[in-house]
Amino acid sequence: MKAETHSAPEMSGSSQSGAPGDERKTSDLTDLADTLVSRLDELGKVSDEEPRLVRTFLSPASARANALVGGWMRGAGLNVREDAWGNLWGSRPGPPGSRTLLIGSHLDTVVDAGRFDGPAGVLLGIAVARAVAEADLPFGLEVVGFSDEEGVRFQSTYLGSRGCLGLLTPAELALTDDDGIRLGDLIEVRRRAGFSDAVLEAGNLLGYLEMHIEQGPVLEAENLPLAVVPGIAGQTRILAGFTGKAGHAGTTPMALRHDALTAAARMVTEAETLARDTPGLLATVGKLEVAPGAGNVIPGACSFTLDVRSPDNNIRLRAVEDLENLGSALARERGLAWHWEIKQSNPAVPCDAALTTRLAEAAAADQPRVPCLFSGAGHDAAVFAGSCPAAMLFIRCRGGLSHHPDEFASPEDLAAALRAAVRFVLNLAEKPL
Ligand code: HGY
Ligand code: MN
Ligand code: MN
Repeated sequence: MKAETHSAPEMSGSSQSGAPGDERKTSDLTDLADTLVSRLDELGKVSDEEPRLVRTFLSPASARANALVGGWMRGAGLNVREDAWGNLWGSRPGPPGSRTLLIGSHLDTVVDAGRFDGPAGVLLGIAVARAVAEADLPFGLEVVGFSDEEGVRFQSTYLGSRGCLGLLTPAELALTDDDGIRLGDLIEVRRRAGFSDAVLEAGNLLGYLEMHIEQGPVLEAENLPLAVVPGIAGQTRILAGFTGKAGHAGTTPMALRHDALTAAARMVTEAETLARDTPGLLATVGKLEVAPGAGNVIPGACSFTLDVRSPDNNIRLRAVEDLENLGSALARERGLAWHWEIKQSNPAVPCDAALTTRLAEAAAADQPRVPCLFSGAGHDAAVFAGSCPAAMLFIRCRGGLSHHPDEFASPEDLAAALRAAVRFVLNLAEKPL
């Protein structure tokens, strides 16, 4: 089942660039786009585990990435700060009493990541800020690089964007990483070091724009560079596992075993079958650990992650319930202990229709039509959609590949995104929502 996508009414190809001067601004963007591409290459080398790209929540490489990107924000005339959750902010204040338009994405990565997923949206935001530096804007502009959208360190996603909106729960703050370090303790250390934990006032936000590679095959198949996003799928992230009894592989009869791995293997294949058989449902086991991990020892313990997604919240929640019940049944049948922990559950969210229409109009100036693609991937926009108008611009990526080192968006498509975003900002300045 590939991610849910659908093309709602598409925007016609018409120039919406606003005043003639704005076209001059957009045509001067070539050098900014070239700089963007070289910066993505440079940032893509900032890793905790070279030569592969890994940057996780508050890791040393994430600190180096914030320092590098913060310098680029300053170069675009932005005031730079980091907050207690490790998010990086570049701000251009607006007129007194005005609201702020946020442009952002995340700077953390998955393991063995590509260099575009996340950073492309942050560096595009910096390029937009540079492009409109001389324009009079009736609102403030902030570029933000969130510290943890992927959720690799604590298996709980959106920690940066949820943190700055004051949405982290006590249960999330109590999460521990593989070294037993508590999320809440990490944030407290930063708070004491002087990083602000001031929560964003949603009422001060004009909107949130996230530009992101599509991470799917549709734009390439339609031979178009950009799309807008009507909504973002809901996702549930689970850590589950069985505990049985390790034993001798050569002397323990099959009927007397309490093998944790074979039960987990049933869960893995049943989750796949359920998702294949349920339209709109996606289920993935991305990580599985076996103990004690010797070839001639019956596995006594096996834990695994489960990532369940759907644009339809009822389908997702019913699948989560069915899989939990299956695990309990397998544990009873096989004399095992069963562990099921929901690390996080985020509902499917719509993006803001008015802001998305403006974004599509800005993109339509450069391409014959602008598809609407529902996002199967999660994004920080899913968090902000609950607090202010949120819109997303998808950028074509080669083969639809992402969460892989071969992830690639072309300089031409990145330049198209930059032109569209500059038009979008200038149009908002000229014709407020
Ligand atoms: O997993 C996701 O959907 C996103 O890339 N964090
Ligand atoms: Mn990702
Ligand atoms: Mn992403």
